[in-house]
Amino acid sequence: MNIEKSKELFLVAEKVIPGGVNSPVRAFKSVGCSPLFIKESKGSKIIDVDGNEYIDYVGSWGPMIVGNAHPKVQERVIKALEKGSSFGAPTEMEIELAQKIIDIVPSVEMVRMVNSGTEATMSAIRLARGVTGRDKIIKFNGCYHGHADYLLASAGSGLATLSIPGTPGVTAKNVSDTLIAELNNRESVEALFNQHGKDIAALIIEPVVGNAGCIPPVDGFLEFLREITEKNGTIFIFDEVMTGFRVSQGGAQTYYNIKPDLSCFGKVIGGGLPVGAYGGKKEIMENIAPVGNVYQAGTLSGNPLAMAAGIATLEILAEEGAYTKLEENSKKLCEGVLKQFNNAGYNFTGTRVGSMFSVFFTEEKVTDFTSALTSDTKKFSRYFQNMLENKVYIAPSQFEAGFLSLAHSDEDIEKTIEAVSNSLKGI
Ligand code: KE4
Repeated sequence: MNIEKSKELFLVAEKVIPGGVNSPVRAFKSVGCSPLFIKESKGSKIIDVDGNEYIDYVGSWGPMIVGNAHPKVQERVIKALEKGSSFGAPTEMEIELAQKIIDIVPSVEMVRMVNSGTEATMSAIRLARGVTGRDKIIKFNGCYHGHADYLLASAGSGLATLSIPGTPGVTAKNVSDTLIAELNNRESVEALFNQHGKDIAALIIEPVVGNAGCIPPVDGFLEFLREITEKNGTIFIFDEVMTGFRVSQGGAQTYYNIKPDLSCFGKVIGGGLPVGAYGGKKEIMENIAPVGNVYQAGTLSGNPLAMAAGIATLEILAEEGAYTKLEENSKKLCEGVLKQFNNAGYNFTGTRVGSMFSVFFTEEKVTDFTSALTSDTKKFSRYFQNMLENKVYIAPSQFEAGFLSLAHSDEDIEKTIEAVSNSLKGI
């Protein structure tokens, strides 16, 4: 396949942008090939600068759930743009999007817009610390909540451990209040509460992990977290930046019928424009400035173009049958794909919740980050490259999730299943 223009652009980009990309995973480093530069996208397709068209299962890492460049989203953004791109003042559309989120997500009584998932989780944790007066937080090994210093903590080994900085530039002090638990492992959470009890301000989790590959919660685990946080006066935060409006209309909290105290959103609610949000109980949210004294701010928060894209996206998702179609097509795709793996002699672990999914290149059951890490990433890289050759664009990492949109057709699904069969040959 000819990707010469992408290669040329990458060489130029590397001179002016660190690693040639504005977000590391886009560099295709972990799959050992030169990244594609994208010219345009439409519906279920994405087209690179060399004119190669692919069936797209990255969907900009989740936002494009209604399909790329959806005409209704485009139209709303263009109409908003005609009135100006930013005012730095309140607008009616911010009320409209906030109300939509409140109407759809049962636990959310009030919501604040920000500009990314990182800002959403960072703000929610600051709010939890401000409200409780406590310092420590619990996150889970393998979960990614954006790049706030104290969340870039990678676990040490073992069950409950004080974390070590996950990247240079994050000091031991930055992460000294970040405690690491293991996914789907009650003992690791109990050990932290036994050790740090009433000093834990918040516990944050991706209710369906998407950043270690797709790892669903085992039965009862989210209920267990709800109980233990309630008992200890710890704020329970669902990071639904990826799962929100994705795994069901009301997100993972509706799918699993759990009410967290705070929820973080992003991706889908921006419809491809920069939006994040955090929300929850009114009694907690009213501690945020200017009504409360926990400070958080943002020049472009609630930006009218981003609000327009988010409102249009949620309106399309609210149409009759949207989530039924996502569920049926995701089920058909994943069953068809796994069948190809089995036919090729690979008893790998396939996971799916709603329209987010993964195949782990391991025969171990994947329930946490440690088991996910048993995946054969070299085999995955060869598979990834073969899929590109077969014109299917999947996430360039074993430790990311795939996403299906309303725009994916039966033909796309059939072609993808065939591409998987071809791509497994000789890996
Ligand atoms: P952003 O700051 O990238 O908008 O959101 C951070 C974030 C927070 N929480 C969850 C559950 C997330 O998945 C993310 C961001 N997801 C990654 C994809 N794994 C974004 C892609 C990237 O980093 O380029």
